Amino acid sequence: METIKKAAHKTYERTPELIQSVENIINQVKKDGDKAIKELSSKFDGINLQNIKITQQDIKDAYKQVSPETVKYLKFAASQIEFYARKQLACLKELETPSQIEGVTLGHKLIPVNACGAYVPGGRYPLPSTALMLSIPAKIAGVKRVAAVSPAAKKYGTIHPAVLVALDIAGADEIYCVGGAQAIGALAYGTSTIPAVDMIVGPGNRFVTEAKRQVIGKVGIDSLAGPSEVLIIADGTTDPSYTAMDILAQSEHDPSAKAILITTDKSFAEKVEEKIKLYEKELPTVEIAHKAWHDNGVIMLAANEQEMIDEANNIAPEHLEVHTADSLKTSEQLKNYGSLFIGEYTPVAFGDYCSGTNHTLPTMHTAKYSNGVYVGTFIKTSFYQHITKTGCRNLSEACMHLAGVEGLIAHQKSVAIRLK
Ligand code: HSO
Ligand code: ZN
Repeated sequence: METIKKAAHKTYERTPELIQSVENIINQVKKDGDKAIKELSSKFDGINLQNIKITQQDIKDAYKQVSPETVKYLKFAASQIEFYARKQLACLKELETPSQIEGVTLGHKLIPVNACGAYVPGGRYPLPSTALMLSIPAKIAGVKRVAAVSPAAKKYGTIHPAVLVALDIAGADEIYCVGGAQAIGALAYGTSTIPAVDMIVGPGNRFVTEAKRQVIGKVGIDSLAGPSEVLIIADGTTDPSYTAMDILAQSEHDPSAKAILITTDKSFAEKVEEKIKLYEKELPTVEIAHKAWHDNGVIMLAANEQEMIDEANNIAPEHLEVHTADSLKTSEQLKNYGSLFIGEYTPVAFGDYCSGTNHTLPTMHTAKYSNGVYVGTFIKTSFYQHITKTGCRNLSEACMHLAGVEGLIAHQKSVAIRLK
């Protein structure tokens, strides 16, 4: 396939320096707990943290600092996310069945994780939408303790008020003002203020992601997030200005954000490029958007629709937009994506905020084997069996033989002893 616009092709690097400094931070938190959190917040964020734990009063104050419209629309988004999460929950089913062997009952239970940490990034933009996307499915899943963490916003000296309001609306049980690798260390190992959790979800910068990687095993995680991505496949029958703006929407997230356009129509690609140049000038986020598109943006020319589809399946993007004459039909063949946006009136922004699907999604080709955060992320499918005396006799021969093959004689005898 011809590449009209090439990217610098930087990959998300995990350097030895990054690994080491995150290890140091986590060790410091393990050793000094809250004291380490305060020291690290002052060192990295220049924030003099008085209280790590957010109080009811802090939340009340936050409501006063956001507009009534913000509250209204956060509630709207929350209700959409909750609706989808409840429908998805209804698709998850417990199992109990007699087996093929008499006297043997098999099943699985759906058991929510007890305590979950939700990392809401601060950094470049406040992300109240991410606060909703992480906390709501966890609560709907039945997680008892949703402990949200988020770094202080410089301007407020604490978590951004819109994020606090969103966490309150989402039903987060505990909120802590801490970000970066130290937040992940605290959630994984616990401090006197922050009790340890069983699982940590949420996107973050390189430090956060590396910290999540280092605490795997002590806790579960959702995934290791890379820079956000969108792939748009277009056959030239849709409006190029929509495509251009969606590329800019993706690009404004981060200088390392990636947007890819694959089209069968060269003149469409040219129009999209023209529109990007035109629209980006009017964006307050132009600097980031321009850099991201310049450095990481790609345009490819496909010979036909099938080639677009095959390449999309190969790339397995986080977000996949389908801009073709029959986008529903095109979509039938798409297999690898974090979230699919079908048709030209379905921009990623809807999924980012308020249609109801989750925006915490697999990146960097991991959509080939994984999915985004959803209610099921927080629910374990735990197996069980009940075997009667008859069942025991019926399974004994096979079990004892196989145990013998493996030389695991106590296994064999644990059955034999029951046959006496
Ligand atoms: N597109 C981002 C999520 C987001 N967009 C939050 C706006 N706010 C990653 O899926
Ligand atoms: Zn977005």
